[in-house]
Amino acid sequence: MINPRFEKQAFKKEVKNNVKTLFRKTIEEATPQQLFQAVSYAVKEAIIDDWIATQEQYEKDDPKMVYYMSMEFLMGRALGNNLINMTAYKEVKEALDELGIDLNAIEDQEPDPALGNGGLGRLAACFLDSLATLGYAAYGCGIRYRYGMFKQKIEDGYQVETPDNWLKDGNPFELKRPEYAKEVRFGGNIRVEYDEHGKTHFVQENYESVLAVPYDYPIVGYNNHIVNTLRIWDAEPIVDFQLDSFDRGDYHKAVEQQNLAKNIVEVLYPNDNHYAGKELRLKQQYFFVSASLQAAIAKFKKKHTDLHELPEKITIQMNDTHPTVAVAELMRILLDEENMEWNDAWEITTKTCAYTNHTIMAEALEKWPIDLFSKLLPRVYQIIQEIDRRFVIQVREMYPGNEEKVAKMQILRDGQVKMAHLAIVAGYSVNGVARLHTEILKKQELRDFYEMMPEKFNNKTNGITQRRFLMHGNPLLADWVTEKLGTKDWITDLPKMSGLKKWLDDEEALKEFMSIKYENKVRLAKYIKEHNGIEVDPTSIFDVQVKRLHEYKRQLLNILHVMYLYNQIKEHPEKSFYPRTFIFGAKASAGYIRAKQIIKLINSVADVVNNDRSINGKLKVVFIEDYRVSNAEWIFAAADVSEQISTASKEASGTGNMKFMLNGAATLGTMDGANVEIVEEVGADNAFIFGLSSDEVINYEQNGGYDSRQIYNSDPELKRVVDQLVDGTYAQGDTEMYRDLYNSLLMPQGNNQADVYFILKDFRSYAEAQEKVEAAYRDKDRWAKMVLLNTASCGKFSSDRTIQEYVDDIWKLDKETISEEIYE
Ligand code: T68
Repeated sequence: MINPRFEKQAFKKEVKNNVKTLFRKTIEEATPQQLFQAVSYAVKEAIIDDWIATQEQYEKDDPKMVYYMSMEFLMGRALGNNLINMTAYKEVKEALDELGIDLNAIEDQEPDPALGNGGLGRLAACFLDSLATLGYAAYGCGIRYRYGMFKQKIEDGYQVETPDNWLKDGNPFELKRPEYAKEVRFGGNIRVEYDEHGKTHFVQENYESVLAVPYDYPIVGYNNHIVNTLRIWDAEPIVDFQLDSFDRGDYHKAVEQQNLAKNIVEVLYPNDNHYAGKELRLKQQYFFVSASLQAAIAKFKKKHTDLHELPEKITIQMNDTHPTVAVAELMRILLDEENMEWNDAWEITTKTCAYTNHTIMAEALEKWPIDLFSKLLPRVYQIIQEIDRRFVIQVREMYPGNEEKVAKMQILRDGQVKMAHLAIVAGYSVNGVARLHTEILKKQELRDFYEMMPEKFNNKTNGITQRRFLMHGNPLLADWVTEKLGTKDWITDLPKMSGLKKWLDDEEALKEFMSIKYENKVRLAKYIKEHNGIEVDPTSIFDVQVKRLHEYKRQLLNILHVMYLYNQIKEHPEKSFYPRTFIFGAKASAGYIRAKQIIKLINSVADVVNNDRSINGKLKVVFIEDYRVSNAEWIFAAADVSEQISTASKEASGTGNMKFMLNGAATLGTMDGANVEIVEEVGADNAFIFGLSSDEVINYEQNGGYDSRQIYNSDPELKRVVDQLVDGTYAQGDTEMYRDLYNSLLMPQGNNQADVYFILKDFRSYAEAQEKVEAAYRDKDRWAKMVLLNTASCGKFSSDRTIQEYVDDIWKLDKETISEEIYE
């Protein structure tokens, strides 16, 4: 029989017993953290049965599997989400209530596993949820960073980073699997050997190595008993640090391997959309890719003898170029360890690996210096040389005499290994993450590759999981949706949300919808009061921009506009102005100085505006400290306005935009990334669109930029705002504090090189769109309809839809169900 879901009495007993055996305490004596652990172990107990059953079912059916390789998985907290997906949230809440334990408080004890930066890592997490929910066999493959994304503190308005020691109390959901450990080798040299048949063998010697040890996390599908695995790798020294190695004269080596192991998985690089070229980062990449591939091949060989069948049983999706060394490592395993011929190995590799591109930002492209790369990965480098040599022959065949093509497309060029080129040449699929983004890839960034191999290119517009971002984050709205639709189908079939359109003209329903929004605003206001000490009015418009801090995302445009509004209110106190709360949340990469200045500016503006009694609280600015998945869930639920204001063409997709829409916020945005498709779904009248189009931006860029001085000189109100960056208004008289931001908008390094993100260019259009927001909000009925229509139109943006498209067009996986016999 399929395992019964949580039975209340048994669950309570289990929790009590866990508190006793883990901590030698009673429920009353246990700390909240200890209760979290005790409850989590009880939940894990239930998950494990399904986990075992799922793996047995896969063993039996031998379905094709996807290995989703990613440097980042931004999972967010597991406890609440696992309960939701096991459809046990309400029962467990009641059971705990009876024990005098508040589930919400317990959930709050769980550290956010923050093994990712932003959109790319969170997308990977949503994909794992959808894969399990749709019944596809999948492994997430990544790194078990000792320290995830740093914790952000705001001190005197500045961002201060502190380490995220997320494992300090242990992690109840993880399972160490030392029996699957793999050795990963770095450096040394390659010796060529010939065997008795005259066959060449390449032997790596004088290398350093580490032991990759996997930790498995259960990924619980929604209400289907399927539990997939996220496998993240820890590093341990191969030679244990023993005194006898001193005797053997290996002391030094033992120390080095100890250090290598410790360093590799120590910390997540906190950059998004930026390539820094650090050797340790390349070590991280090869480390988890090599271990994951070794494990995948070993698993395959348990059931199959012929490696030519590999592409029928596994597929490898590379989440951006970060794991692209996978194509060369797979070649190495097939050639050197499995003794295959080049052509066979290449055929298998190019049918197995696929690549997703997440950005067109030039500074994000990975290009490793050849000397660094070849020293660290000598054999892998040789293989890339051969891949490149053969690829160049192909290009020359197709474009005879066109050496410019070769120069633009080569993998090894200008002393660099171009990882995107490698991924495209070796991958059988190349996809962008929103329609506009894919078109830009085909027409601009990757045009040469698209012309040479158009069949590889396809689009997969991103999506998000409604299980976490509606059911868990916004239970009031989730219950309301279920009641209004008369079914829970939307939980696994988001297009069903369109059924809510029936209620668009129902006054009572609109009132209910808006009062849920109000409740969620009250919840967030309380959080802000507790965490920021700022009082905000839940009847004001909650205008929210939460995402990584990056110049292209234009938080600066937003805050300049707040400064403009503040001037307006001060100058025209008689004019009516609908109260607004501007809410920001963002982490800046630790070394990204300008991004950090923008955070300081936002906090300075907040200080001035929030403390100015003369404006009667009409304007409030809040910077929410340590924006992360757990507080994001509450923020999306409480938003009225979703700021998606990137310079057109720069945001590949965006996924926050979808989470806001799902929760009934209106988009204020540019025609960029997935905003284009959001507007298409909800209708242009139900979003606030402004600014240059991507074609216009690209056009300016190709013609050397635009003259921001001209705008500055012709718009006195805007000029005043920009001047306030350097007249001390927001810096207690200091005129230099924001000089660099001022310069970035106005001072050309060459001609027209200022304001490369078109902030001044788009300012008026943005301000007008903001006026329309205010007018729309004043009309309560219109607003309610508009935001309900947003929720009702979000069906396309479920990651379930995205994953089904990956399965149909790229991965070709078999759908699995768990049969009852498996439990017998
Ligand atoms: C994001 N990229 C895109 N990168 O910016 C966003 N980069 O538009 C898109 O919706 C999302 O990916 C999902 O497709 C990132 O988040 C990174 O975080 C990153 C990390 C390391 C290096 C480069």
